[in-house]
Parts: sequence; C-alpha cells; structure tokens
Amino acid sequence: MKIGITCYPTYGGSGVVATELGKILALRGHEIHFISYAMPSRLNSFVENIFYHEVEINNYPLFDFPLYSIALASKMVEVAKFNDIELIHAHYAIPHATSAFLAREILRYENKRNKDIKVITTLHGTDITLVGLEPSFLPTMKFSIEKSDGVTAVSQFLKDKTLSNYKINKEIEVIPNFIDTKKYRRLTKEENCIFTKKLASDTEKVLIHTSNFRPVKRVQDVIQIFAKVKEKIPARLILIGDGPERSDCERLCRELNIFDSVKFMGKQDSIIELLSIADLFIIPSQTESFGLAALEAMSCEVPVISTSVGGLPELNLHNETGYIAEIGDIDRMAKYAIELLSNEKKYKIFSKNARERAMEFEETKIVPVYEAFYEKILNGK
Ligand code: GMT
Repeated sequence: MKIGITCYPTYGGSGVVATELGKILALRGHEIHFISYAMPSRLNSFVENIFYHEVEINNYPLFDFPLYSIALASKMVEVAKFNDIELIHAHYAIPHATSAFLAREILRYENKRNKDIKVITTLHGTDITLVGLEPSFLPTMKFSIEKSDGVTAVSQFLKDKTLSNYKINKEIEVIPNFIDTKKYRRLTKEENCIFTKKLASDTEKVLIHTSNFRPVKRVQDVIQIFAKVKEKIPARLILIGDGPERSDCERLCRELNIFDSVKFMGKQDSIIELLSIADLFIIPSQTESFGLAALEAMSCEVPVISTSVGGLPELNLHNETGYIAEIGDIDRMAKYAIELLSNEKKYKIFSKNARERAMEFEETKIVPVYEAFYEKILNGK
C-alpha cells in the first residue's frame, strides 16, 4: 500500500504512535509518506520506503496566524497526486482530519484519479476529550470525524467518549497503542550506561514520571506523592519531559524541601535506560486516553500507579500490574507506593505482571490490526 501519514512531529504520544507505525509498515513493504511541518522526532534513522514531506507555511503579513490546515491540505494533495497515495492516515484529529478531508475533496474535484483517496483518522486523546470540545473546534471536529472513511480510537474509553460527546453516528474501531517489547526491556546494570551516572544510590528507590508537563498530567501530584514516600523510604524522583508546568513543579520541590532528591531531566531520548533504573512509574493524569508512557514503563518491568481515568484502567490492572486511585487522591497513591516498595515479594510479582501485560500490546500483534483496517477501508467495507 502507498500510505500518507500526518502527525504532530514533537515528542507527544500521538506522534510517537504515528511514526512507529509508519516505520513498521515500511519494514513490512508498504510505501510511507510522512507529511508534517517538521521531521517527526522518532524518524531518526534511515528506513527504506519512508519519505518525508515538509509543509511550508507562508507568513504573509496579512495573516495574524499561520494557515497550517490549508497548507497541510495542499501538501497532502501534492503528495497524493505524485506518489499514487491510496490513503491518508491522520493522527490526532485537529486539524489533521479536517485537512485530509479537504485534500480528498480537492482530489475528487480535480477528477484525475480512478478511485477516491481514503481518509483514516486515529483519535488519540485531548483532540476528543479536551480541545475538540471547545466551541471553536466542535462542529468541525464532528464533521471531520464523520466524513473520515475510517476512524480508530486508542481505547474503548475514547471510542465511547467520541460517540457520546460529539453525538457521532459512526463505526469506530478500537486499536490500542503498541510497543516494541524487544527494544523496551529492562536493561541490566552492565548494559545500562546510566548506572555510572549515579542518579540514585543502591539503597534508594526510584520513582519516575514522563510527560509533557501540561496541567492534565498533574505533575504536582507526582511531587506530592513522592514527598510522602520519601518520609518513609529512601527515594529519588526522576521527572522526564518539559512543558508549561515545569517551573511551578520546580518551585513546589523547593517549597517541600525535596529539590535535592528530584531530578528534572527535561526531554530525553534515553527513556529505556532511565526506565531501567526505575522502581515505580507514577501517572496521576486528569485525563488519559491510553497512557503510552505507562506502557513503556511496564514493558521495562516497572509497575504503575495511576488514576482511574480514561483508558488507564484498560492498561494498568489494579492490584496486578500496579494500583489505581481516584484523581487527586495523593494519600492513597502514596500509600500504594510505600506498600509496594516495602514488600519485595509482592513487588517482584507486580513487576513480572507489568511486563506480561505490556506484551499483550506488542507491536507485532497490533500493527497487523491497522493493516487489516486499511484493507477494509480501501475495499470499501
Ligand atoms: O491528547 C494528547 O495529550 C496528545 C497525545 C499526544 O500527542 O501526546 O496523547 C494522547 O495520545 C497518546 C497516544 O495515543 C495516548 O497514549 C495518551 O494517553 C494521549 N494523552 C491523553 O489522553 C492526555
């Protein structure tokens, strides 16, 4: 198949899923054309069959805002026309599904193809649960989702939310996030260069969190939980990522007098190395449609303490792969963390369970589901 993939190129989960999917599809013989405003961050090594097309944005002085959606649609038309693209897979609906719809209509209007190009939209999270609900986006979102030829959501939760929030009458297939469990595995001390960097001593437990530090991630809760754990157990906190809440988080650490025990790492590529020294992953999100970051941790044998929101309970199994608590219930999450970190026997079971659970989302199981979905849509079923 010849497939166009559009996604956000930054570190976010939707871009990661889109890029990893494209890489695997290319290895499976498909021709993949990424279309975005910058090179996706995970597209960092050469793969045959992968092409990248950059959307140029015109900054004409009359435009107060860049007209990205239109520029993207025009680039989609160009790429589809000259590369015989059969389908465009839009990751994160805003504005990608709308641009893909426009591109399909332009190509149809030009009437130079035997067959319409197909548009598949994958809903990832805040495109549905947060941003898409704003009045300035809602009608366009509903329209673009309904007009997609195929729609997938990364969890049952997100599918249900889409159908109810937007009153959408459309078949949506649930295809969860996936992981390369051969790559995402716990590295031994000998394999892990980070061990020499002394992030934590042998006697300290390591709590870890990765996110884009947006308010929905509730990183302050991670810090509060850690402060309570540290009162009982020698521990360190590693925070990976960056975003609008980071300065407030640093301030909170100083206020709580725990700044020296918290490492703000910023954006990092060595996620596997860092997860391999971690004992517990904390994800206290206010909304989380799947929780790819938690899946990455679980694949590295790190149990998870999460909230009960969104798709998290579809991944993290309470009392098996970690624990689940209500949003903002810092005391309970801290209690769970202390309990697990102080019970070696239980910890080993949870850690093994986390890895086994992650293997259910192995990429070799999930990517063929996307392929079958493409076939279904291309064959008009
Ligand atoms: O919705 C977002 O926050 C954006 C998106 C991203 O690009 O980072 O994240 C979402 O997509 C991931 C991949 O499907 C999911 O694993 C995340 O749970 C989801 N984030 C939220 O729902 C907050």
